[in-house]
Amino acid sequence: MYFKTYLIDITKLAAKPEENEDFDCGFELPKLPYPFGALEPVIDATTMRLHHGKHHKKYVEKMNEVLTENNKKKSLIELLMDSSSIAKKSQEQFLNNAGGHFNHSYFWITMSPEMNQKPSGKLAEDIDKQFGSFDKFKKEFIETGVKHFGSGWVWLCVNDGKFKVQGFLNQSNPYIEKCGHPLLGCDIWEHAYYLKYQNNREKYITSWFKVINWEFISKRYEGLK
Ligand code: MN3
Repeated sequence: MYFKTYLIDITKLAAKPEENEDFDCGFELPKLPYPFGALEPVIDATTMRLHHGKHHKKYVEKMNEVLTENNKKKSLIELLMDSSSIAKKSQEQFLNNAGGHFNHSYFWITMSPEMNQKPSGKLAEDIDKQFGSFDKFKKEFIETGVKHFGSGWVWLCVNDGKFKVQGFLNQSNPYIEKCGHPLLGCDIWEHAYYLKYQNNREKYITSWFKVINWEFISKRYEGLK
């Protein structure tokens, strides 16, 4: 229901993942799929407002600074996986900022004001199979985030039916590193949590589990099969 205000059509997400068309968030700042305060008390409205309106906006601006109209004939994901069509001197700026744009676009849509969701269907079954239980997966995800040194993201990705939980530096992600399809990513830059959780990253990630949009991720996972 919240997806409908978002520029991405959820029904298209699973279209052709092998052609990298599964999550094309384009080259513009997307609207948040809910109001700034909708994830309170887990994420405060001020953090959401700054995070979306300042940080994410800046990534979009810096990404577009180095993209030509010709570059934009490819999808964002194609460019993340192969940036060789972009001027060499601009590739680092592109990857840092386009990574930021993808990661945040995906982050917004994988959170929901409908709290305390759990994975369902095939995703729930496969998490149980591969991690032992949802709680074991959650523990591994949180530990990976707590141990990660510096700014970055923790991602759950899937590659050939195998899950992997991994920390990524700065704005890198599973497309840039070519390690599978992203399913769930948690922003562990301090700007994502410092106002409310200060230095307590563990408390932030643990609370953040309450707002994960498992309905969306479970549907996306089914579509990737
Ligand atoms: Mn961020």
